[in-house]
Amino acid sequence: MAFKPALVIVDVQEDFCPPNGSLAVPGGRDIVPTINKLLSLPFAVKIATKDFHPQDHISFASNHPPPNNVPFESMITIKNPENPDETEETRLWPDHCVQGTKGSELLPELDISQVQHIVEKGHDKRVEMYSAFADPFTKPNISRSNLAKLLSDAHISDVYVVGLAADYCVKFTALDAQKEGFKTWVVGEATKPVDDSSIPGVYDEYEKVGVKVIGQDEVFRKVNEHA
Ligand code: VGL
Ligand code: ZN
Repeated sequence: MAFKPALVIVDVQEDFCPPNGSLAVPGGRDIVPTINKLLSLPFAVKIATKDFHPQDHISFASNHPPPNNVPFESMITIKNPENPDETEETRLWPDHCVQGTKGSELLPELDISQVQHIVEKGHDKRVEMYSAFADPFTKPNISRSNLAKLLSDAHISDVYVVGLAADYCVKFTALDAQKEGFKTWVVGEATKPVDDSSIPGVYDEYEKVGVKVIGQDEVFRKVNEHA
């Protein structure tokens, strides 16, 4: 199969960044210059995703009763709305990326003039959806974006993932990209985690399924070479 690379920029939104984000990832803004350099490369398609929740979303601690409603700490069990036997343990967060708010906007310094598609996710208040492809339920799946179709319609072979957060939405988007059959690369310098200590575990999961972590210089070389 011919090398046809796509760039997927995950959730580079105000709420995930200092100084004002409600769920600010340390150094979240600092990856934008690197992402803008990647955006100048001849990827076959460049896509930005947005976490895009209703105010009553299940992942917001504010929508749950005390005492198990501490943002960043409390864990809850979510049942598949169509199958109570399938469950997911998931973390609660501060309200973030609420549709129509400033916090849900992409960072203005991101060069979105280079982006062809924006994929929004997390609309369904009943489920958490870190992956930009789909929610984690499988029996049945509840919510799916158009990302897989955008990539397959463009005959993409390789997906390069960057953005926020390295240990949540970047991780699950990369794992799903590989599962969907794309050779998947995470550009390490173009992501930041909520929690630094989670990264070795994330990289172990990548290793197990064949997702590769790559440096930006190698991406510049590969994508330019094949243009
Ligand atoms: C994310 C926590 C909650 C992310 C989204 O984009 O990584 N993290 N919602
Ligand atoms: Zn979210």
